Amino acid sequence: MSYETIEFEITDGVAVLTLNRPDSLNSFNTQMHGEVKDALKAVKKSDEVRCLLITGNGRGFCAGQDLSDRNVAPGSEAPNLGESIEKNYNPLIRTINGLEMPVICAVNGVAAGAGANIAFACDIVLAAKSASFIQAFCKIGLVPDSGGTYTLPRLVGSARAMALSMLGDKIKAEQAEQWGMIWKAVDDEALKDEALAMAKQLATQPTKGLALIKRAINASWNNSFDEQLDLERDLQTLAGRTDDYREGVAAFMEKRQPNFTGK
Ligand code: T3D
Repeated sequence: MSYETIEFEITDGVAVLTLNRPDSLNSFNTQMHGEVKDALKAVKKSDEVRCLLITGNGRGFCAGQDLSDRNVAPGSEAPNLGESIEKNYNPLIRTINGLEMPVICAVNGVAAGAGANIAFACDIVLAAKSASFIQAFCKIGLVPDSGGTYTLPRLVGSARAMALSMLGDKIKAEQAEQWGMIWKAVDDEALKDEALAMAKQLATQPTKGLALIKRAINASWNNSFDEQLDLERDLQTLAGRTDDYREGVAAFMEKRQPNFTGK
């Protein structure tokens, strides 16, 4: 499939998915949802990809839903937003969450509405210092979606999540880092190189082990302490059976660098 609204390439074990509708700050229309879905399917199926990097072209990362596709003029039939969420946004967030590899988000500019929450669904978020995050939904009478009402209170606490969601304030990248919303704010010029270097490094690491870490930390939000201890036991059992665990221990004992295959 050739793409118009995204760019997608796989190099050195890293899949880079770049949202590419810069004139509308990479907001999602139906075509972009379809293309992103297709690219993520390729990532999931690939034996080669061991890390996914998501970013955007232009001065925005993503402004959420393309509002020019929503006809809410008086007298016209209301769009069924639940259907749109069910068909597009929820599967996207579930796919990112369930991908058995690290997913990095390099937020190159403003991330608003679903755009912000797509970033927060990723495993490691880097943002350009000029980037910002806005729960823009309240400004148009909507509720944060794409996992925002789940992720945000867990990242920043209920007080901040509630105020951010009700006020729709713009949070700059450095503030987002201080609040623990993201991993790191970096200089604008350094963002893409730093994100790519991180992705390439992660793509050489024990992919199955990293996927199990992701599973454990995500599951912890819903588990009791005892359930989490049991889960750690079960996941460690799986990790202990991977080739990369053998290689990691062998390399340590032989005082050499490990050569992880992701298996
Ligand atoms: O509908 C469903 O399926 C349900 C799911 C909903 C998920 C959602 O994401 S709902 C929330 C939708 N997003 C928003 O409400 C954000 C709307 N955008 C903004 O508030 C502002 O654009 C920003 C705060 C993000 C950035 O502001 P600023 O001043 O830096 O840029 P701008 O001038 O507003 O935008 C630049 C251009 O992008 C502009 O087009 P123009 O005038 O140059 O031709 C603007 O219209 C366009 N743009 C920005 N966001 C969207 C958009 N066009 C369509 N849809 C957008 N979401």
